[in-house]
Amino acid sequence: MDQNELKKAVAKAAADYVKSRLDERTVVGVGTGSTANFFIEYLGEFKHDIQATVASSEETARRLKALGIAVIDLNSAPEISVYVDGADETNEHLHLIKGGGGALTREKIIAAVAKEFVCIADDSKLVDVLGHFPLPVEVIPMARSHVGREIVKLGGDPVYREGFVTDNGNIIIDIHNMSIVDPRKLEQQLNQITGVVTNGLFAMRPADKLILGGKDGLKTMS
Ligand code: ABF
Repeated sequence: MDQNELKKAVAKAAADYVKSRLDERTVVGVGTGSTANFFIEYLGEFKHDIQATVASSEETARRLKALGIAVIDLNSAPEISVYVDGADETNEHLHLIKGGGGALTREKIIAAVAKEFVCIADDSKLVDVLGHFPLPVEVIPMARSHVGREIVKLGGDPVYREGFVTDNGNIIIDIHNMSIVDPRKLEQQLNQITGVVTNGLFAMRPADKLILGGKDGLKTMS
């Protein structure tokens, strides 16, 4: 299987999992990115059985609506039963780097609310130590230089994502060349920097379940 087929396989497994746990109150949180896009396609097959979805980006909302899947505002959702999304990197503790697509803040909000967070990825995303993939940080535009200097103090190389504006009207700084040996600590340190909206480490609230696709088939970790 090539990488796309692996993404499709884990998306199908997640859709089957969601389907097996449906009840009349099920609101599904839906992620962003190419793996999540496959999940959206499968969700369309049983759209009449779910109450609604909450989207982690404008792009995801657009895709869901195009398939006739109900999308509601998070503030109107009584709860999110399950949130399904991809990741850029994961370690064996299900700590993640997310936000390569720039949707990290909405993704983190949905993860915070969701009763269960199911991450789906091909096994190229599994690493021993996070940080090979640049860690995205969403920043209020006027704080860009300040946040950059603080990131240097923490040992990272901040790179401004040129020409990119988040769905929330902010900018992204990607942190390069940082070996993240203590993801929970770094997540909190970054959150302490004034001007940071969110960072792409999902360690304080990791995934609950990880469905990984590899050449030997699917593996579920929790
Ligand atoms: C989202 O999609 C992001 O958090 C992450 O950046 C990205 C993963 O993309 P893909 O599924 O295309 O590899 O989940």
